[in-house]
Amino acid sequence: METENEISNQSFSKMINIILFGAPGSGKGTQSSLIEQKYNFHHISTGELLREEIAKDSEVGKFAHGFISKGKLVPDDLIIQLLAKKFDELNVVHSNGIILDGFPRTVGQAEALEVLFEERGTHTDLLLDLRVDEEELINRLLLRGQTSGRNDDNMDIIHKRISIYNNQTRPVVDFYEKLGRHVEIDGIGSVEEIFEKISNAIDGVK
Ligand code: B4P
Repeated sequence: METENEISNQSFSKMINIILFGAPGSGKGTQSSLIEQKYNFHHISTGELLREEIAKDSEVGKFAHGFISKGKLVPDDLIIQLLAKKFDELNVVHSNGIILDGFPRTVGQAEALEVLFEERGTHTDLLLDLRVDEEELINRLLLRGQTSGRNDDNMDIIHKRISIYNNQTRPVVDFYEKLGRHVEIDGIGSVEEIFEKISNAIDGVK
């Protein structure tokens, strides 16, 4: 049987790139951390990248804060530039793969992502679509809001974020479905149960 250490040090013959997709509060951040540990992929969360810029009070952070605090998506150009910079910093071409958490959130971002990947001789292998009903999303985010210190985890903004997800982000699924790279995952259940389903899907593309 593999020990935990052996699992985290495994390397693959090719780079594997996974998009962890889902509504706000669907568990993208939670599951991405587990995937990162098990498969030794780089975990890139665009939400985290933006919150780091806000914490630094950089020009990008000040600009992004105006959108995030209202529950809006930041403009595509800005987020694509941040991601390209991160790819280069991490030298991703020499890694096992990437787990993208919270990106792409528009079809324009999906198209730009595939160009970034193509320039690096790779592509998205799988979009894992975490499905959670709206009532559960709201409960989770309100609960998170009690400790997260995030000013976008309140009822008004949560409704706004879910509506933007349904209108602007959900079409990304069609983009990857047409490429035959979309897998739906039931996101209700324990964190461990959901992670097992995700692991099975990733093991299927190795
Ligand atoms: P994100 O940081 O991506 O945040 P999120 O979608 O709200 O949360 P996530 O799905 O990761 O939930 P988590 O695991 O924490 O985005 C924040 C903002 O940044 C966006 O609204 C947008 O403004 C901006 N942004 C980010 N990327 C962008 C992009 N590409 N383009 C434009 N703008 C962008 O889980 C939530 C809670 O549920 C946690 O408290 C967790 O403990 C709990 N939970 C998880 N799994 C559970 C389970 N199985 N059962 C019960 N509870 C569970």
